Amino acid sequence: MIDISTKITGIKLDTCVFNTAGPADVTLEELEVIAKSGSSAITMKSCTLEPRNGNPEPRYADLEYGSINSMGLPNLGYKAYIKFSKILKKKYPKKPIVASISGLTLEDNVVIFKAFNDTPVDIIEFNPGSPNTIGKPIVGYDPQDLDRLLDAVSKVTKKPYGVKLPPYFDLVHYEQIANVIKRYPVKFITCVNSIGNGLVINPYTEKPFIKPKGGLGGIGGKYIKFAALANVKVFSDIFKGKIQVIGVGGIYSGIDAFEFILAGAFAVQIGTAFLQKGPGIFKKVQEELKDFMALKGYKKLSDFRGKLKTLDK
Ligand code: RRO
Repeated sequence: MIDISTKITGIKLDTCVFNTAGPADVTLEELEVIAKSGSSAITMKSCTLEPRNGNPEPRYADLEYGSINSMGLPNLGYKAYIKFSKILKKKYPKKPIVASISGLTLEDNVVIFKAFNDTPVDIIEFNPGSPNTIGKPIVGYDPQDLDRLLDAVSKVTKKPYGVKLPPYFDLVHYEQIANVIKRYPVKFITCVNSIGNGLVINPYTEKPFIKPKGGLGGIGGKYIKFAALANVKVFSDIFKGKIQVIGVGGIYSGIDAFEFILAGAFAVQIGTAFLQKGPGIFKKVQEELKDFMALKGYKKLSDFRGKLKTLDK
């Protein structure tokens, strides 16, 4: 038997593969699709204090190797997700629920974190800086801002929580962010959010693919896999398992998942591929991961997790 179960913040997941916050997880109907799928947890859309319609459409496009989005945090407001968590826990008691919090201000985040204390949500993923909230910076690129937010939410939360981070491209930035995160009881980080502010152009119409921000949006899917893998690897090396790393970015196959775990990930999330391939993607990735592990002679994730080899002799 090949075991691909894992634990995140001490909570058991039957497999290490589940959905990422964002795609197709806004409404209760969408969340029930995830609950009934092979996804090993139910991650809900990042929520704000008040409901939001999000940015003007078109705001998402499928691309040959991934996606671009500038959704602008459309969500039903945190109270709806508290209600949904209660319904989902009753109907699907075996599936851990992940709430994603993305308040627009420090005060909003404090209110939302407090409110989730008294809910059946198992894990909280703090998403402090979407790339697409017009007029707002990506918080993960500002260590001082991140520090301020983690300080505030750490004081009020009673749930185990982690932070979803944007991708970093310079080794100095990894150190700066890790030094902030280490100061707080952050149990995991999720690497990576979409690569912010990309531009996809249709050369025939001479227009961008999406409307908000003159066409700028977060890039996901296969385009970002190598950036995501690097982020998982570097942070895993820094945190050495004391803070777990969850990988996301361009996972379409079991071998993709295998690579993320080899780089150090304790679990992987699926975003763009879920939108493009539907809820069957979770079982497909899980089965392919097991097949590849069997081929390699691995029986459990810890047999190879974080054990990327070097080219040194
Ligand atoms: O809703 C969005 O536009 C969005 C969010 Br909150 C995020 O974290 N990442 C992303 O690519 N889009």
